[in-house]
Amino acid sequence: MEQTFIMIKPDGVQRGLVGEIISRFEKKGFSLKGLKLISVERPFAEKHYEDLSAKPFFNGLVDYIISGPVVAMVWEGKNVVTTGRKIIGATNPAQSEPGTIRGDYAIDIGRNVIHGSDAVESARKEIALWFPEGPVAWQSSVHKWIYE
Ligand code: DAT
Ligand code: MG
Repeated sequence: MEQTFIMIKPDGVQRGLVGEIISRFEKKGFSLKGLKLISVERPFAEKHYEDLSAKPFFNGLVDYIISGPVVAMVWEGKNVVTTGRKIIGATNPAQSEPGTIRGDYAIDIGRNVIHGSDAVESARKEIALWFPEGPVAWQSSVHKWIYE
């Protein structure tokens, strides 16, 4: 089954949005396969965002990600990468629809509360980076009430 990497950024942790965000993914029916509260250092954050290293906002983005602990998660389910991005909303909260996490809880692009992998391949890379020990293998007992 497909997996994605979801991270609640330092602003989301500081603002007490962890429970609310986890709840949205849980209620949808996705399964939590990895979870940790972790502070990362600059080289690690630079690796996570390496595809954006040429962007003018890169240093500010890295400063933000290392400014406090983040909640790193692996979520699993059918189409979880694409659906996870929809639950999160557009990158710039000014364009995120109400009902999405960024649409409901964020205003500025540089404080947009949450990260989600943008493709199955980037999800695989990000899960390997953040969870070198691998996700937890378990299956929810309500699986048959969510999938036909
Ligand atoms: P997303 O997080 O929606 O996948 P992204 O991968 O393009 O977006 O960029 C990563 C983060 O970088 C994004 O969540 C916020 C920040 N960012 C992106 N574009 C930006 C911009 N034009 N100005 C400032 N920060 C930006
Ligand atoms: Mg991205």
